[in-house]
Amino acid sequence: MLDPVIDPDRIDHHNRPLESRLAAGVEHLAGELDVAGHTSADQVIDALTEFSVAAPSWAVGTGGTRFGRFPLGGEPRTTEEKVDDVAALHTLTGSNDSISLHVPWDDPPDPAALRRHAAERGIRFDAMNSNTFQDNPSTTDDGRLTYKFGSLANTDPAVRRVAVDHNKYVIDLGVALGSTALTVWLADGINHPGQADHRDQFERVADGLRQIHDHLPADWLMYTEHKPYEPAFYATVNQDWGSSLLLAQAAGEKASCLVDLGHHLPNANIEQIVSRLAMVDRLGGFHFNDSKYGDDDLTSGSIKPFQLFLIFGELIRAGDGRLPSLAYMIDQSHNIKDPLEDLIQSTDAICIAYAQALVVDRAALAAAQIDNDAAGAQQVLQNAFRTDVRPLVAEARRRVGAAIDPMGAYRAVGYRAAAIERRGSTTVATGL
Ligand SMILES: [Mn+2]
Repeated sequence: MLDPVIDPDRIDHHNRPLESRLAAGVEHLAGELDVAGHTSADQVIDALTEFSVAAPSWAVGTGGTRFGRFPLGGEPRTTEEKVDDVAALHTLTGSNDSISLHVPWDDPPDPAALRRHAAERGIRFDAMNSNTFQDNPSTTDDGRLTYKFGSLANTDPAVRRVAVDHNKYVIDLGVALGSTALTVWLADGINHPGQADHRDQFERVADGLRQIHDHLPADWLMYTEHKPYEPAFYATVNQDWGSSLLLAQAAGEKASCLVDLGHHLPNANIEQIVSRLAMVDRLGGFHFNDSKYGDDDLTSGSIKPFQLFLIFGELIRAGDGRLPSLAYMIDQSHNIKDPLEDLIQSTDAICIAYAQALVVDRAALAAAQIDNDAAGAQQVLQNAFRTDVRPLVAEARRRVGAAIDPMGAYRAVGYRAAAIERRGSTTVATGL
């Protein structure tokens, strides 16, 4: 066993009572779903065993707000230790086999060594994230360069150049790590009406994204990620899916849009946005989280599980019955929970929503839609949403050698206590 990764032999699939309860649950659902033309229990389990959602490197440390941060202890001190935590998570869930880095929060001095470290633990590198929303080594050369007034949208060509160069650097680092995608989220915007010209800002960002796009290797993809506000509180350049689509189209054919569930104004119909972007073949990826008010970064599925189910429904519609091969990642801030417990709960919620969407009787739904049978269509959706698919999700984990009950197993193996022992009880913040 590679310390400190969790030993699969120590987790719960040798727990006989848990195993027999699971077998009974799977058998019951297999009977329920044994309807001609309907997705079977085995098909759902197979789909789940193939599904993976990346964990971001910044989510394995305790998050915080501008009011403060309360470190949990045992948090990763290096990118290698972040990989170790994601490997532990994957051992328990069987559904998190990749990590997404954020540069320069992660800036490994020896990428080849980090790649080996991750490969030994069965972890791949998901999309790379470039950070031009705070001053960092890319801007501090002479003290004159700063992202205070934007990066790609900045009026100063020298600042725009370092922002483009930083993105190229992140792509090159990603190539060394075996990643194949770049996600660009920009803080660029306007805090005060009149401060900058909306159109000029947009055109400068489009030009910068084109230059970054031109640096992508042939097999790479690029994602533009929108967000309506924060840190710009009057206008953000890439503020909604329409702006994101225009920017992706301007950047080039390898660019598409990434939907972060928390990056919408309250009550936005995210499942409809998913449908629109998929329709024009510019849906690239997802950042899963949940929210009550804004970019709250709460546990996936904890506030609006029905919305998550409907989103998976649109994805399966877009993939003609299968989940399209997009970049799926959890993007959350774990302020008061143990980050690994929050990631376990999020992964579980995402898998449940996916399984519920798979058991929608799509033929019956299509027939109800053609007949304008609104009540019948709702019945079809609710039948799926109210199906307790948890045994199928647990069975998928069991079949890949992960835990039947990942949260129980995580607590039973004492991972956090061991991490505090190894790494110390206070650790640095995830960011710079
Ligand atoms: Mn995000």
